[in-house]
Amino acid sequence: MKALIIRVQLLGVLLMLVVGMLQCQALIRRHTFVVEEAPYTRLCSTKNILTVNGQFPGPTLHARKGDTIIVDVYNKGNRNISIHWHGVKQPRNPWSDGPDYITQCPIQAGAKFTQNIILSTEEGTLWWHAHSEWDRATVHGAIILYPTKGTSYPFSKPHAEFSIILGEWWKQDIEELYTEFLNSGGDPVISDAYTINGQPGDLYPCSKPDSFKLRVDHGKTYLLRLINSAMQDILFFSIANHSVTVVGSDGSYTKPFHTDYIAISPGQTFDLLLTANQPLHHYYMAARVYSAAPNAIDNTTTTAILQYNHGNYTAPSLPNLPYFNDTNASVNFTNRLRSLADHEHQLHVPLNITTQLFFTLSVNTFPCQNNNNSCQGPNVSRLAASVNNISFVSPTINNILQAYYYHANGVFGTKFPNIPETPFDFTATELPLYLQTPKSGTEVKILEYNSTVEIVFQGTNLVGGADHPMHLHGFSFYVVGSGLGNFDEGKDPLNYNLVDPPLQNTIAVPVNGWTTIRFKADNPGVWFMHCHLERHLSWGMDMAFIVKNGIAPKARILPPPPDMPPC
Ligand SMILES: *[C@@H]1O[C@H](CO)[C@@H](O)[C@H](O)[C@H]1NC(C)=O
Ligand SMILES: *[C@@H]1O[C@H](CO)[C@@H](O)[C@H](O)[C@H]1NC(C)=O
Ligand SMILES: *[C@@H]1O[C@H](CO)[C@@H](O)[C@H](O)[C@H]1NC(C)=O
Ligand SMILES: *[C@@H]1O[C@H](CO)[C@@H](O)[C@H](O)[C@H]1NC(C)=O
Ligand SMILES: *[C@@H]1O[C@H](CO)[C@@H](O)[C@H](O)[C@H]1NC(C)=O
Ligand SMILES: *[C@@H]1O[C@H](CO)[C@@H](O)[C@H](O)[C@H]1NC(C)=O
Ligand SMILES: *[C@@H]1O[C@H](CO)[C@@H](O)[C@H](O)[C@H]1NC(C)=O
Ligand SMILES: *[C@@H]1O[C@H](CO)[C@@H](O)[C@H](O)[C@H]1NC(C)=O
Ligand SMILES: *[C@@H]1O[C@H](CO)[C@@H](O)[C@H](O)[C@H]1NC(C)=O
Ligand SMILES: *[C@@H]1O[C@H](CO)[C@@H](O)[C@H](O)[C@H]1NC(C)=O
Ligand SMILES: *[C@@H]1O[C@H](CO)[C@@H](O)[C@H](O)[C@H]1NC(C)=O
Ligand SMILES: *[C@@H]1O[C@H](CO)[C@@H](O)[C@H](O)[C@H]1NC(C)=O
Ligand SMILES: [Cu+2]
Repeated sequence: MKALIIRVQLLGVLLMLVVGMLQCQALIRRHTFVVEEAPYTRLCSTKNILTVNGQFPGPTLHARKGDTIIVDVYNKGNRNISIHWHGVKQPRNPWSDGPDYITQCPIQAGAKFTQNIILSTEEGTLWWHAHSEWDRATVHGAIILYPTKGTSYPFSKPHAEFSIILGEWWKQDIEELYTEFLNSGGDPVISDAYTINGQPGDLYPCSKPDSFKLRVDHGKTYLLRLINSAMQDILFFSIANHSVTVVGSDGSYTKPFHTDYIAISPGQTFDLLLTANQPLHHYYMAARVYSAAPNAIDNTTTTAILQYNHGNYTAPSLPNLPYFNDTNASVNFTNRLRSLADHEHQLHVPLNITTQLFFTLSVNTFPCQNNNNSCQGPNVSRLAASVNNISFVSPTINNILQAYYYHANGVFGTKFPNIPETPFDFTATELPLYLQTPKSGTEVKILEYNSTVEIVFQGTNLVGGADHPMHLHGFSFYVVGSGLGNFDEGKDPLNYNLVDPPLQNTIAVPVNGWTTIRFKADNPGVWFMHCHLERHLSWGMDMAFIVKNGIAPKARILPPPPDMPPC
């Protein structure tokens, strides 16, 4: 079976080479993803996990900027699945975006769906992952986007490159974990390990022989493509005795800066240059949680080994990672990001805002609805989350895109509020309990084609403040400002960076703080926006935009592919 897949892949590569020689511009590349269960042993025990092509992490997709990748997704598992291409803007093509019940119904067991991944301006590192229930824990992989032929990196060509995928592992089956989480009404069970390229590393039982090893030659410079695929946690990452230079994030180049550590949200990527300039020893690279709250966190540390060639073994020592609750370290790192913004990579920061939005991000509670009143939220409540006090309810028998495209009623409403209905002191230490219970609904915000949108995200201290890595599908956005406490509309906009703000698809709104983003709504379709901490997503910290068609034919949604999964 594996041999067959490899042969098919080789054939694909040969075909690509031939096509590549005939045509030197954007390529169409074709891949097969077989979603299937496979046994994996970690932390001294073996369990079946959902994988793509039997691999964990899954296969890496390579392309050049502007190519199109076609992926034939075969669901050979026993459950519904969908796949999202995280950070790929998919111009006019929401059909292949992936989130189940938002832009498609899931690919059912035994079914196949051919997804077109239309690349445009993205360059650097992105990733793909399942977007159904909590399957992305094991169903994910890297997308590597090289410069177009005839152009090059805006930095010296690295000697070699490595993907470093940070992940999170439970001994328990993920589907079971998810069901238990929903039933409990409380926080999810914390993970048993973090992982680097699927391996927990030396500090966990039964893991040492399999630690990921990155072998380098002294004097050479390497490109590390760091991806955080963890489910519930922002992570700090660092390499002992080495600093790195950040040169890209979320598929876009940044002004280079040196740093001893990275703070990376689930959903984000960083391109890092590492120069191997230390004695020929072994060094740990390590990652562990950043969390403002001390409770319900996996406090363990995952490691991999940076190993110099031609050296002798030396026991590696750990890097200095910021303390788990060091919000300053997290915020400080994020605030250093700047777009490269050179002649070849020009910015188009919207300056004239036509659609001004203010979205509160809250953790909430509902009364327990279990008959036996067994909910594990505070005061026997059921935990929830919301944007502008609406806890998002996912459709279950249809999806928003299909309902919108075919004018089906009753699937979603169009009354998502532009601003909170009840303003309050969002970040106060004590907040009245009546504010804590949100509404439920499936409301979208309609955007005119080409409107220029600004969103101020305001974290609140309802139930408990937390950082929220907000992710928008269908766009990259400029992060023009951020701060702690309540947003001050008189003062804070004066400090916006409209010159070289970073271009991200995921940004952590700091705990009890705010972040402002801008984008131009020039991609017609239905686009999900949600917190990328999986528990917050499941609790309802989500909403969707519908960007209307423009007038020109090139400003309209493409027709749906013939094999959209049926509902
Ligand atoms: C790494 O840095 C630590 C602290 O600065 C130092 O004590 C140690 O000798 C260094 N290790 C190597 C192998 O250079
Ligand atoms: C996490 O580790 C730190 C330092 O070891 C400790 O102070 C803290 O209490 C731990 N937190 C949890 C939730 O275990
Ligand atoms: C490794 O050890 C050998 C034997 O002790 C020694 O000759 C050699 O110089 C060492 N290499 C390095 C790079 O330290
Ligand atoms: C971080 O947690 C420690 C306890 O582990 C606590 O003493 C300290 O005040 C916390 N720092 C912040 C900034 O919350
Ligand atoms: C965090 O940074 C702020 C200034 O930005 C400073 O006032 C505060 O003391 C710092 N807190 C810690 C725990 O370092
Ligand atoms: C943020 O980091 C930079 C560089 O490491 C440092 O100079 C600055 O003082 C830090 N700022 C805060 C508020 O900690
Ligand atoms: C801003 O946009 C509005 C609506 O499109 C337009 O009427 C106005 O002229 C624009 N202002 C500037 C300064 O471009
Ligand atoms: C309470 O009800 C939930 C589902 O409604 C169930 O999963 C749980 O096992 C029940 N707990 C007890 C103690 O009966
Ligand atoms: C739980 O209930 C008590 C008493 O009514 C209240 O003081 C407390 O704030 C509540 N906590 C939460 C998180 O709702
Ligand atoms: C959210 O809406 C509910 C229902 O209308 C209300 O009781 C609650 O106070 C609202 N909370 C906030 C923060 O606006
Ligand atoms: C949308 O904006 C683009 C770029 O500014 C412009 O070329 C196009 O004419 C606009 N389309 C519409 C329908 O406003
Ligand atoms: C799988 O997806 C189909 C189509 O949307 C749906 O009818 C079915 O209920 C789903 N099954 C499960 C177990 O969620
Ligand atoms: Cu969140």
